[in-house]
Amino acid sequence: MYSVRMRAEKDGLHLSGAEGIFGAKDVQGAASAMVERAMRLKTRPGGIYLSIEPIPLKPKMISALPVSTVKSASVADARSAAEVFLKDAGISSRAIRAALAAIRPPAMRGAALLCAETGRRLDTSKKRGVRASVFGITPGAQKTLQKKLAGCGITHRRAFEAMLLAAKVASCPFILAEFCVSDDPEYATGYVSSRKNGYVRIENLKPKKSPEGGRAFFLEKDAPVEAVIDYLEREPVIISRAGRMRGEICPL
Ligand code: WAQ
Ligand code: MG
Repeated sequence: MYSVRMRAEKDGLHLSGAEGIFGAKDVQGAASAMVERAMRLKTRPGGIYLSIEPIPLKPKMISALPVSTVKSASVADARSAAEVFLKDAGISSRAIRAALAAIRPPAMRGAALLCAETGRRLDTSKKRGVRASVFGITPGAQKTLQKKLAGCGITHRRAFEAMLLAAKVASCPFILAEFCVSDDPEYATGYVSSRKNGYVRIENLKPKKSPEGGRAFFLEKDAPVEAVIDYLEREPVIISRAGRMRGEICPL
């Protein structure tokens, strides 16, 4: 098995990325699709960096999270909904405030690791943040998940890819929850995910056209920070089953 990753940039600014884990026979097709995707961006990339690395360990197999959507009409409602699900996953008000501060521009490339109790930033990679990486989905699970999502009207590739990342993050035993807002000014749907409540999409989580965005991973108290970072950045994880579709939910 190989981890195939692509990153496109222009003048040092990140434009787009993609990744997956593939068997030998699918590596070439996957790499070529990623390069094609980079070359089709609205902005012509300066550099496209492709890496193909063998995966040393037997990958861990996990399920995708169940998916639900909160159709909030305003940013204020969306933020309250996010708060409800974060609190339910054991995140303190202080830590929620710290996460909201972490999504202000300029966006980091990775996520802030925050203590779920105190809100203290636990990683020392200030500008970069911690990157969840080396994850993929089996062709069978991908087909099932995409079909189920399409049945709920969720067709954006962004949503599908975020679900894979969120599944890996939620599979880390010391992480209680994740909070995500896209840094794309055109994409205002974000999510709160946790083992407790699955992947909860929240519409209008930021104002239209806003450049803010980011991610926070909340760690339980006294979690082994270095081991968590190592798991997120390096441990191969493959999603081998789609999750349930729970449809629209209303938290308030
Ligand atoms: N690991 C950790 N953090 C990351 C990673 C990564 N691999 N990639 C991006 N981030 C952080 C970084 O701070 C970005 O600014 C922020 O997340 C947002 O990244 O179901 O597209 O790629 O419809 O803009 C949510 C989909 C889409 C909701 C999220 O994030 C839905 C998205 P983006
Ligand atoms: Mg982005």
